[in-house]
Amino acid sequence: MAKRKRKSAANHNRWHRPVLRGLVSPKRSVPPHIKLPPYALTGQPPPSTAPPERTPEEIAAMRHTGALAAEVLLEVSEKVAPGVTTDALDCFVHETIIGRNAYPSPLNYRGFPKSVCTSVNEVICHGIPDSRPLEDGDIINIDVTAYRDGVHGDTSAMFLVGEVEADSQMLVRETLVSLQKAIEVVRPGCQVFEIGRAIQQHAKKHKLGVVREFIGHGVGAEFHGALQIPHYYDARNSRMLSEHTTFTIEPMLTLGSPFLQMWDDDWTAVTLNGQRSAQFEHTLLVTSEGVEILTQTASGECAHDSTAEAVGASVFGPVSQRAVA
Ligand code: EYF
Ligand code: CO
Repeated sequence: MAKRKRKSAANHNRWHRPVLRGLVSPKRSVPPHIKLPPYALTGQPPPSTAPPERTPEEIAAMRHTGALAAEVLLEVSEKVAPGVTTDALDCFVHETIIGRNAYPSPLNYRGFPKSVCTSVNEVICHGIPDSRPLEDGDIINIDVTAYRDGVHGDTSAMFLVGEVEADSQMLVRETLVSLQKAIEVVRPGCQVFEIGRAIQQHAKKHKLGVVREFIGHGVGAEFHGALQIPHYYDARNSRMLSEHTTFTIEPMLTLGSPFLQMWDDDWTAVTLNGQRSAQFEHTLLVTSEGVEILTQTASGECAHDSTAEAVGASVFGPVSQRAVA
Protein backbone atom coordinates (compact mmCIF):
# COMPACT_ATOMS: atom_id res chain seq x y z
CA MET A 1 0.00 0.00 0.00
CA ALA A 2 1.31 3.45 -0.90
CA LYS A 3 2.32 5.64 2.03
CA ARG A 4 -0.15 8.44 2.60
CA LYS A 5 1.53 11.83 2.57
CA ARG A 6 1.11 13.68 5.86
CA LYS A 7 -0.55 17.05 5.51
CA SER A 8 2.17 19.66 5.74
CA ALA A 9 2.13 20.93 9.27
CA ALA A 10 5.85 20.14 8.97
CA ASN A 11 6.87 23.69 8.26
CA HIS A 12 5.47 24.66 11.64
CA ASN A 13 8.68 23.23 13.05
CA ARG A 14 10.92 25.40 10.92
CA TRP A 15 13.99 26.43 12.94
CA HIS A 16 14.87 30.07 13.29
CA ARG A 17 17.88 31.55 15.01
CA PRO A 18 16.75 32.53 18.53
CA VAL A 19 16.36 36.20 19.36
CA LEU A 20 19.39 37.32 21.38
CA ARG A 21 19.14 40.01 23.99
CA GLY A 22 20.79 43.34 23.26
CA LEU A 23 21.71 46.21 25.53
CA VAL A 24 18.95 48.31 27.08
CA SER A 25 19.56 52.06 26.94
CA PRO A 26 19.06 54.35 29.98
CA LYS A 27 15.52 55.40 30.96
CA ARG A 28 14.14 58.21 28.81
CA SER A 29 12.94 61.39 30.50
CA VAL A 30 9.48 62.92 30.42
CA PRO A 31 9.15 66.72 30.41
CA PRO A 32 7.36 68.30 33.39
CA HIS A 33 4.32 69.53 31.43
CA ILE A 34 3.17 65.93 30.69
CA LYS A 35 0.44 64.70 33.04
CA LEU A 36 1.66 61.50 34.66
CA PRO A 37 -0.42 58.40 35.41
CA PRO A 38 -0.41 57.43 39.13
CA TYR A 39 2.33 54.79 38.77
CA ALA A 40 4.79 56.88 36.75
CA LEU A 41 7.04 57.80 39.70
CA THR A 42 6.64 54.76 41.96
CA GLY A 43 6.19 51.97 39.38
CA GLN A 44 3.19 50.69 41.33
CA PRO A 45 -0.37 51.31 40.10
CA PRO A 46 -2.88 51.77 42.94
CA PRO A 47 -5.34 48.88 43.42
CA SER A 48 -7.99 48.78 40.71
CA THR A 49 -11.22 50.48 41.83
CA ALA A 50 -12.80 51.67 38.57
CA PRO A 51 -16.06 50.02 37.42
CA PRO A 52 -15.87 48.41 33.94
CA GLU A 53 -18.25 50.99 32.40
CA ARG A 54 -17.10 54.48 31.46
CA THR A 55 -18.82 57.88 31.79
CA PRO A 56 -19.65 59.84 28.60
CA GLU A 57 -16.72 62.17 29.38
CA GLU A 58 -14.33 59.24 29.75
CA ILE A 59 -15.59 57.72 26.48
CA ALA A 60 -14.98 60.99 24.64
CA ALA A 61 -11.45 61.13 26.08
CA MET A 62 -10.84 57.48 25.18
CA ARG A 63 -11.79 58.15 21.54
CA HIS A 64 -9.09 60.84 21.41
CA THR A 65 -6.42 58.88 23.26
CA GLY A 66 -7.27 55.72 21.28
CA ALA A 67 -6.85 57.65 18.03
CA LEU A 68 -3.54 59.02 19.29
CA ALA A 69 -2.24 55.51 20.05
CA ALA A 70 -3.41 54.34 16.60
CA GLU A 71 -1.62 57.27 14.92
CA VAL A 72 1.62 56.55 16.78
CA LEU A 73 1.43 52.85 15.83
CA LEU A 74 0.92 53.83 12.18
CA GLU A 75 3.87 56.22 12.31
CA VAL A 76 6.26 53.80 14.00
CA SER A 77 5.28 51.07 11.53
CA GLU A 78 6.99 53.14 8.82
CA LYS A 79 10.30 52.85 10.71
CA VAL A 80 10.29 49.03 10.71
CA ALA A 81 13.11 47.78 8.45
CA PRO A 82 16.14 45.49 8.57
CA GLY A 83 18.95 47.11 10.59
CA VAL A 84 16.68 49.30 12.74
CA THR A 85 17.06 48.55 16.46
CA THR A 86 14.06 48.13 18.72
CA ASP A 87 15.67 50.84 20.90
CA ALA A 88 15.32 53.24 17.93
CA LEU A 89 11.62 52.29 17.71
CA ASP A 90 11.27 53.01 21.45
CA CYS A 91 12.96 56.41 21.03
CA PHE A 92 10.59 57.25 18.18
CA VAL A 93 7.46 56.16 20.11
CA HIS A 94 8.60 58.01 23.26
CA GLU A 95 9.25 61.28 21.44
CA THR A 96 6.11 61.05 19.29
CA ILE A 97 3.81 60.41 22.26
CA ILE A 98 5.39 63.20 24.30
CA GLY A 99 5.17 65.49 21.27
CA ARG A 100 1.40 65.00 21.45
CA ASN A 101 1.32 65.95 25.15
CA ALA A 102 0.71 62.38 26.27
CA TYR A 103 2.58 59.88 28.47
CA PRO A 104 3.87 56.52 27.10
CA SER A 105 1.91 54.22 29.44
CA PRO A 106 4.38 51.27 29.64
CA LEU A 107 7.16 53.52 31.03
CA ASN A 108 7.67 52.41 34.67
CA TYR A 109 4.36 50.50 34.69
CA ARG A 110 5.17 47.87 37.31
CA GLY A 111 8.77 48.96 36.73
CA PHE A 112 8.84 48.36 32.94
CA PRO A 113 11.96 50.21 31.71
CA LYS A 114 10.82 51.43 28.27
CA SER A 115 8.01 53.35 26.54
CA VAL A 116 6.77 50.61 24.19
CA CYS A 117 6.85 46.80 24.07
CA THR A 118 8.61 45.30 21.04
CA SER A 119 8.25 41.52 20.73
CA VAL A 120 10.26 39.85 17.96
CA ASN A 121 9.73 36.31 16.56
CA GLU A 122 9.41 33.86 19.50
CA VAL A 123 8.92 36.69 22.00
CA ILE A 124 5.24 36.48 22.91
CA CYS A 125 4.83 39.86 24.61
CA HIS A 126 6.45 42.54 26.80
CA GLY A 127 9.71 42.49 24.84
CA ILE A 128 11.99 45.27 26.07
CA PRO A 129 13.40 47.46 23.28
CA ASP A 130 17.18 47.07 23.06
CA SER A 131 20.18 47.32 20.73
CA ARG A 132 19.28 44.25 18.59
CA PRO A 133 18.81 45.35 14.96
CA LEU A 134 15.79 43.88 13.16
CA GLU A 135 16.76 41.22 10.63
CA ASP A 136 15.34 40.36 7.23
CA GLY A 137 12.64 37.71 7.85
CA ASP A 138 11.76 38.81 11.41
CA ILE A 139 8.23 39.46 12.58
CA ILE A 140 7.64 42.08 15.27
CA ASN A 141 4.77 43.13 17.49
CA ILE A 142 4.81 46.79 18.52
CA ASP A 143 2.49 47.51 21.44
CA VAL A 144 1.73 51.22 21.91
CA THR A 145 -0.22 52.59 24.86
CA ALA A 146 -0.66 56.32 25.47
CA TYR A 147 -2.14 58.20 28.45
CA ARG A 148 -3.77 61.58 27.89
CA ASP A 149 -6.74 63.43 29.38
CA GLY A 150 -6.76 60.90 32.23
CA VAL A 151 -7.27 57.75 30.11
CA HIS A 152 -5.22 55.10 28.28
CA GLY A 153 -5.49 53.80 24.70
CA ASP A 154 -3.78 50.45 24.06
CA THR A 155 -3.16 48.89 20.63
CA SER A 156 -0.64 46.61 18.97
CA ALA A 157 0.06 45.09 15.58
CA MET A 158 2.50 42.75 13.87
CA PHE A 159 4.84 43.95 11.16
CA LEU A 160 6.93 42.00 8.64
CA VAL A 161 10.64 42.83 8.33
CA GLY A 162 11.75 42.36 4.72
CA GLU A 163 10.92 38.95 3.21
CA VAL A 164 9.07 36.73 5.69
CA GLU A 165 8.52 33.01 5.10
CA ALA A 166 5.07 31.59 4.50
CA ASP A 167 4.35 30.00 7.91
CA SER A 168 5.09 33.22 9.75
CA GLN A 169 2.85 35.11 7.32
CA MET A 170 0.10 32.57 7.95
CA LEU A 171 0.56 33.00 11.73
CA VAL A 172 0.33 36.79 11.44
CA ARG A 173 -2.69 36.60 9.11
CA GLU A 174 -4.70 34.17 11.24
CA THR A 175 -3.89 36.00 14.48
CA LEU A 176 -5.34 39.15 12.94
CA VAL A 177 -8.40 37.25 11.71
CA SER A 178 -8.86 35.78 15.21
CA LEU A 179 -8.99 39.31 16.64
CA GLN A 180 -11.52 40.33 13.97
CA LYS A 181 -13.69 37.32 14.80
CA ALA A 182 -13.50 38.11 18.51
CA ILE A 183 -14.48 41.74 17.94
CA GLU A 184 -17.46 40.60 15.87
CA VAL A 185 -19.06 38.80 18.85
CA VAL A 186 -18.94 41.86 21.14
CA ARG A 187 -22.31 43.45 21.92
CA PRO A 188 -24.27 44.37 25.05
CA GLY A 189 -25.11 41.12 26.84
CA CYS A 190 -22.22 39.24 25.22
CA GLN A 191 -20.67 36.72 27.60
CA VAL A 192 -16.93 36.96 28.07
CA PHE A 193 -16.40 33.31 27.04
CA GLU A 194 -17.75 34.09 23.55
CA ILE A 195 -14.62 36.17 22.89
CA GLY A 196 -12.19 33.42 23.86
CA ARG A 197 -14.30 30.85 22.03
CA ALA A 198 -14.13 32.82 18.76
CA ILE A 199 -10.34 33.09 19.05
CA GLN A 200 -9.76 29.49 20.08
CA GLN A 201 -11.99 28.08 17.34
CA HIS A 202 -10.14 30.07 14.70
CA ALA A 203 -6.72 29.10 16.09
CA LYS A 204 -7.70 25.42 16.14
CA LYS A 205 -8.76 25.56 12.50
CA HIS A 206 -5.23 26.68 11.61
CA LYS A 207 -3.42 24.40 14.10
CA LEU A 208 -2.18 27.40 16.07
CA GLY A 209 -1.70 27.58 19.84
CA VAL A 210 -3.46 30.12 22.08
CA VAL A 211 -1.38 31.64 24.89
CA ARG A 212 -3.31 31.45 28.18
CA GLU A 213 -1.07 33.33 30.60
CA PHE A 214 -1.74 36.84 29.22
CA ILE A 215 -5.27 38.10 28.71
CA GLY A 216 -7.23 41.17 27.65
CA HIS A 217 -8.28 43.58 30.38
CA GLY A 218 -10.39 46.55 31.34
CA VAL A 219 -8.81 49.85 30.31
CA GLY A 220 -9.71 53.50 30.94
CA ALA A 221 -8.35 55.70 33.71
CA GLU A 222 -6.46 52.55 34.73
CA PHE A 223 -3.98 50.93 32.30
CA HIS A 224 -5.19 47.55 33.55
CA GLY A 225 -8.71 47.47 35.00
CA ALA A 226 -10.11 44.47 36.87
CA LEU A 227 -12.13 43.07 33.95
CA GLN A 228 -10.43 39.95 32.54
CA ILE A 229 -10.81 38.79 28.93
CA PRO A 230 -9.17 35.38 28.35
CA HIS A 231 -8.39 34.49 24.73
CA TYR A 232 -9.38 30.83 25.23
CA TYR A 233 -12.76 29.23 25.82
CA ASP A 234 -13.84 28.61 29.40
CA ALA A 235 -17.58 28.39 30.05
CA ARG A 236 -16.97 29.72 33.58
CA ASN A 237 -16.22 33.16 32.07
CA SER A 238 -19.93 33.79 31.78
CA ARG A 239 -19.96 37.43 32.87
CA MET A 240 -22.03 39.65 30.54
CA LEU A 241 -20.59 42.82 29.05
CA SER A 242 -22.74 45.91 29.34
CA GLU A 243 -22.92 49.04 27.23
CA HIS A 244 -20.12 51.58 27.89
CA THR A 245 -17.63 48.90 28.97
CA THR A 246 -14.10 49.43 27.61
CA PHE A 247 -11.49 46.69 27.41
CA THR A 248 -8.76 45.20 25.25
CA ILE A 249 -8.72 42.05 23.17
CA GLU A 250 -5.13 41.02 22.40
CA PRO A 251 -4.80 37.38 21.32
CA MET A 252 -1.33 35.81 21.21
CA LEU A 253 -1.21 32.79 18.87
CA THR A 254 1.75 30.48 18.31
CA LEU A 255 3.07 28.12 15.63
CA GLY A 256 2.81 24.90 17.63
CA SER A 257 2.59 24.70 21.40
CA PRO A 258 1.67 27.89 23.30
CA PHE A 259 3.72 26.99 26.40
CA LEU A 260 6.01 29.79 27.45
CA GLN A 261 9.01 30.60 29.57
CA MET A 262 10.24 33.90 30.95
CA TRP A 263 13.66 35.38 30.29
CA ASP A 264 15.52 36.13 33.51
CA ASP A 265 14.73 39.84 33.05
CA ASP A 266 11.31 38.72 34.42
CA TRP A 267 9.50 40.69 31.68
CA THR A 268 10.03 38.94 28.38
CA ALA A 269 7.76 35.97 27.66
CA VAL A 270 9.01 33.62 24.91
CA THR A 271 7.66 30.35 23.53
CA LEU A 272 9.15 27.29 25.20
CA ASN A 273 9.78 25.58 21.86
CA GLY A 274 11.32 28.64 20.15
CA GLN A 275 8.57 28.76 17.51
CA ARG A 276 7.12 32.11 16.55
CA SER A 277 4.24 33.96 18.17
CA ALA A 278 2.00 36.79 16.93
CA GLN A 279 -0.36 39.28 18.57
CA PHE A 280 -2.75 42.06 17.58
CA GLU A 281 -4.64 44.31 19.99
CA HIS A 282 -7.41 46.89 20.03
CA THR A 283 -9.12 48.91 22.75
CA LEU A 284 -12.88 48.46 22.38
CA LEU A 285 -16.11 50.06 23.60
CA VAL A 286 -19.39 48.16 23.94
CA THR A 287 -22.06 50.30 22.26
CA SER A 288 -25.83 49.94 21.95
CA GLU A 289 -25.17 48.86 18.34
CA GLY A 290 -22.44 46.37 19.19
CA VAL A 291 -18.84 47.50 19.40
CA GLU A 292 -16.65 50.44 18.52
CA ILE A 293 -12.89 50.18 17.96
CA LEU A 294 -11.37 53.06 19.91
CA THR A 295 -7.82 52.55 18.66
CA GLN A 296 -8.25 53.81 15.12
CA THR A 297 -7.65 57.24 13.64
CA ALA A 298 -10.47 59.74 13.15
CA SER A 299 -10.72 58.53 9.54
CA GLY A 300 -10.95 54.88 10.62
CA GLU A 301 -7.39 53.81 9.75
CA CYS A 302 -5.18 51.54 11.81
CA ALA A 303 -1.81 49.84 11.37
CA HIS A 304 -3.57 46.46 11.22
CA ASP A 305 -4.79 47.27 7.70
CA SER A 306 -1.37 47.47 6.00
CA THR A 307 -0.23 44.24 7.65
CA ALA A 308 -3.51 42.63 6.58
CA GLU A 309 -2.71 43.57 3.01
CA ALA A 310 0.87 42.28 3.29
CA VAL A 311 -0.25 38.84 4.49
CA GLY A 312 -3.39 38.56 2.37
CA ALA A 313 -6.03 38.95 5.09
CA SER A 314 -9.26 40.69 4.22
CA VAL A 315 -9.57 43.97 6.13
CA PHE A 316 -12.22 44.75 8.69
CA GLY A 317 -15.81 45.05 7.56
CA PRO A 318 -18.51 47.23 9.10
CA VAL A 319 -17.35 46.37 12.63
CA SER A 320 -14.59 48.97 12.30
CA GLN A 321 -16.99 51.79 11.57
CA ARG A 322 -17.36 54.40 14.27
CA ALA A 323 -20.70 54.79 15.96
CA VAL A 324 -22.33 57.98 14.73
CA ALA A 325 -21.97 60.51 17.54
C1 EYF B 1 5.46 40.18 35.62
C2 EYF B 1 4.01 43.75 32.95
C3 EYF B 1 4.01 43.10 34.12
N1 EYF B 1 1.49 45.00 30.62
C4 EYF B 1 0.73 45.10 29.50
C5 EYF B 1 3.38 45.09 32.92
O1 EYF B 1 0.31 46.88 26.44
C6 EYF B 1 0.22 45.99 27.24
N2 EYF B 1 -0.70 45.06 27.02
O2 EYF B 1 -1.48 45.07 25.93
C7 EYF B 1 1.08 45.90 28.43
C8 EYF B 1 2.26 46.62 28.47
C9 EYF B 1 3.04 46.52 29.64
C10 EYF B 1 2.62 45.70 30.67
C11 EYF B 1 4.25 47.10 30.06
C12 EYF B 1 4.51 46.60 31.32
N3 EYF B 1 3.53 45.77 31.67
C13 EYF B 1 4.60 43.18 31.88
C14 EYF B 1 5.22 41.93 31.99
C15 EYF B 1 5.23 41.26 33.17
C16 EYF B 1 4.63 41.87 34.23
O3 EYF B 1 4.64 41.29 35.45
CO1 CO C 1 -0.98 46.66 24.71
